Formats: sequence, C-alpha cells, structure tokens
Amino acid sequence: MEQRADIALIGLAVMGQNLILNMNDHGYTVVAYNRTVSKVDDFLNDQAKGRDTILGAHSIEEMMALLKRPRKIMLMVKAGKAVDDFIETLLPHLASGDLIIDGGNSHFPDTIRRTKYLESKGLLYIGTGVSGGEEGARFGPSIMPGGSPQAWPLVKDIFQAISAKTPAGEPCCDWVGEDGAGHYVKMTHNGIEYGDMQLICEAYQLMKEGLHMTNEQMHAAFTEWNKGELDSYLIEITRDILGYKDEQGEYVVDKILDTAGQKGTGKWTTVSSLDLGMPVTLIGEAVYARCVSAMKEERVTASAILQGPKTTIEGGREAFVEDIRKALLASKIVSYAQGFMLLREAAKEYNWKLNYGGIALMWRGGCIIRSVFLGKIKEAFERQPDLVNLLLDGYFRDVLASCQQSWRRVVAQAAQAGTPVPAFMTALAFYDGYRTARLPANLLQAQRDYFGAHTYERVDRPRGEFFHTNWTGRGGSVSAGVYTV
Ligand code: NBP
Repeated sequence: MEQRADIALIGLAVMGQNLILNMNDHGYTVVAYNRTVSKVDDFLNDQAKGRDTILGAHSIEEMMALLKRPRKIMLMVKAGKAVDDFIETLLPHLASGDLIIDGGNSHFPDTIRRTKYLESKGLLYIGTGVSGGEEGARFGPSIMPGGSPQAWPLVKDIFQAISAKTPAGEPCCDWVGEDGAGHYVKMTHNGIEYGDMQLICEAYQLMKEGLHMTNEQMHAAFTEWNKGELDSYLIEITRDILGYKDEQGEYVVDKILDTAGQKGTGKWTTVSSLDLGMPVTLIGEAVYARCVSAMKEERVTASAILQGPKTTIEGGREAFVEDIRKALLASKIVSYAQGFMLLREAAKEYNWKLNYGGIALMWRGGCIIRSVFLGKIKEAFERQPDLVNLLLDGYFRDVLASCQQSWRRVVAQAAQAGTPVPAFMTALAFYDGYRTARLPANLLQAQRDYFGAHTYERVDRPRGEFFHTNWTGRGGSVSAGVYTV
C-alpha cells in the first residue's frame, strides 16, 4: 500500500469530519478512521464523496500503512478515557518520532501526563485546543497546540493552513508551549467564553426586566453595539437570536427554559484559579450563575416567598442602554485581565513560556470569543510584553475611566431594582479591590493571629518578618507554624 497520506484523523463525529474536509480543501491527503468502522464508509460515501485524497481505513493497520513517515495521527474523540484507550491501541503500531495529536477538549493535567508518557517511549505528542465548533472546524478554527516542541514543525503548515485568519491574514494558530499549555489556553478561552456570555445575559436581563424593552428593541440595540468596541461573534449571534422567530411568528428565545447547561471547562478554569490563588472572579460568577439558573424549581418557589423591589429601572431608556453598554465593556476588560492573570500564574507554575499577544491573536478569529477587542489586547502586549496586568495598559486604563460612571450606575441601579447581575458586580468589586492600596486585610490578619496565632507582618517593618500578639493575655507567645485556616 502506498504511503501517501499526510495525516490520519480518528473520530468521525462533527468535529473530525469537518477538520478532514478543511485539511483536504488545503491540499492535504487525509486518512479517516473511527472506532465504529461503519462510519468510515458512511463518511466516504456522503460528505467526502468524490474526494480521492480523503482515504478510508477499516483497521489501525490499514491506516498506518497509508501514512507518510513520521506518522501524524490526530484524535478527535470524546475527551477522557477514549483518548487514553486510543493511545494504547496505537502504541504497538508506532515508531520513534511518530506523533499523536489530541484535538479534543482534554483537561490539561491529562495532556501533561500523556505528553510525558509518549515522550518516554520516544514518541511525540500534541494536545491542542480547537475552537469554533462545527463551522470553525470546517472553514477555519482557532487552534492552540502545545506538547512536545519537536512536534510543532511536523504540523505547523497543516494547522496554520486550516486555521482561521485575522482580518490582516495572520493565522489564528501558533505554538503555545510545552505539554499541557495548549489545552490550558483552550480551557481559559472557554472560561472567558462563559464570562462573556454571562455579561451579555445580564445586559439582556436589565433591558428586558428593567427597561421593559421588546425583543425587537433589544435586537436593534445589539445591532448597534456590534458596530463598535463590542463588535464580536457573541454580540452578533445574540443580535440574531433576539430577532429570530419560529413558524408561528413567535420569538424562539422566549420559549427557551431558563436553565443553563455546562460541560465543565468553566469549572476547570475556576478550580485552576483557586489552585493558583488567582482571583478570576468573573468566570467563577459565570459558572455559579449557571448553577443558580439550574435550580429552576427552587427559584420558582422562592420567587413567591422572598421579597424584593420592583425590577423597573427609572430614568431615560436610551441613556441607560448606553450605560449598560459601557458596563459590559468595562466588565469584559476585567474578565480578560483576570484570564491573562491566570495564564501568567499558570506559566510560572507549569514552566511554560507563554506569548500573551500571540494568544490574543489566536483568539482573534475562528473561536467563540473572537472580537475586535482581542486586537486591542494583542496591541497592549506588543507595546509591553511584560505587562503585569491588562488593566494597567494605557488604552484599557482610559477605556475603564471613560466607562466607570456608567458601570457604577448600572451596578447601583441593578441592586436597587433587585436584578441579579453577578458578573457586572464582581467585575466592579475586583476593579475597586485591585486599585485600593490598603485593604482591610490588616484586620483579617489580626483575627487570624487572635484565634490561631498565625502571625502578621507590620507596615513599619520589612516584609518577611512575622509578629505575634498575645491578644487576650491568656495565650502564650508561641505562634502557629503550619496550621492555616
Ligand atoms: P464527540 O465528543 O461526540 O465524540 C465522538 C467521537 O468519539 C466518535 O468518533 C466516537 O466513536 C468516539 N468515541 C467515544 Br464517544 N467514546 C469512545 C471510546 N470509548 N473509544 C474510542 N472512541 C470513542 O465528538 P465531537 O463533538 O466531534 O467532538 C470531538 C472532540 O472535540 C471532543 O473532545 C469535544 O469536546 C471537542 N470539541 C467539540 C466541539 C463541538 O462544537 N462539538 C468544539 C470544540 C471541541 P464512535 O463513532 O465509535 O462512537
């Protein structure tokens, strides 16, 4: 059998099939395989019909025989056990220098483990985020690869050819870093996506319940928003959703039950932020907001028991819609700043050299959070690659200053009206906390020292010197070394 395929792709569900067609459109010969082998012929006879450079394999042996060396095999299967199972199945057939790529939504610790495992066997491994759903996979996803650095030159041309491009034509795909870095960046992308979606939903809630705007009016507002600084895929689809009617001429959005689902990447981001001690509060609130939404029956019961004000927001509608727009923009800046804080800390923890401007560029097109705004983030990191925090960049500092009064009005009005806007509120709380030189943690440290002899540092002494006070006169002068609350 002639070794003529550039790459193999295993997993012929929606993502795998579309990636194969995308690779093939760019001139690559691809061999397709799937656990349920009948799906190979289904694919060849349907979507891949008439393409003689998409080959089907009915066994691992047949797939291997068709591949050029070093062999590149991409998995687009369900994350978790399916990936480990396929790795074990492939191992006996691989030779030194061959490459396995996992393009699914794997959890980054799994990718770290798998990279080490395959490298220990003389093989190469890539764990890559692929974002953009079905359409992205078919016509240009954002691709975030990490793993064995020697593997990158083997797939760089293919990945950059099939990836989305920025308006300036740059590929939304570049090498992210070692072992789990690609999947970590993809996880953070998904977390940020949770935050963006929640912020838009809060804006919608304020317009709908506070300002009593119709879907048509909200559709018009989102249409305007999408022409300016908020221009993005998620604002665009929200605009379209708000204008979408079914066969009965009724708005579909009004018929959808208000309970959100989740697949876990937002939770992973939040858990990682807690592990690394990074206050990624907005993504956390977005995850919890989905959890609150899922408590539908309890909420309905509570709505008849717990009191609150009327949700109507007083004042001019047009002016308040503009306030909401600015609150959304400011909160979004905080969310991305927090996301990049997390990436910076993860880079330290896991020894990755991340290129933050490059990451913003990868998210600029193809993926769910693609936006004009990400171009501004890229520029900020280009101006100052070692930027400590996005909030401190001159451009973002000025936007926040210009949005601030609106943002505070929206949060205050929402609180007055009893409308839940957890993401707007946590963003503002973080902004105020981050810009406060002296927080009340002096009192907190005193409390800790009072009940647990945990010691404290002093404002009039160098950092790193610890003191204990015998607050009650009953405790001794012994301080706690290991006990932490
Ligand atoms: P699915 O996540 O639905 O996975 C379907 C594929 O996994 C099929 O090929 C199936 O084989 C295979 N598979 C399963 Br399920 N269990 C298996 C096992 N135990 N052993 C071997 N193979 C197994 O497909 P998808 O929606 O195309 O997504 C693929 C990956 O891409 C996932 O990790 C997903 O999270 C990620 N992703 C999806 C999207 C999206 O929009 N859908 C976007 C970005 C990333 P079978 O045909 O024999 O059952």
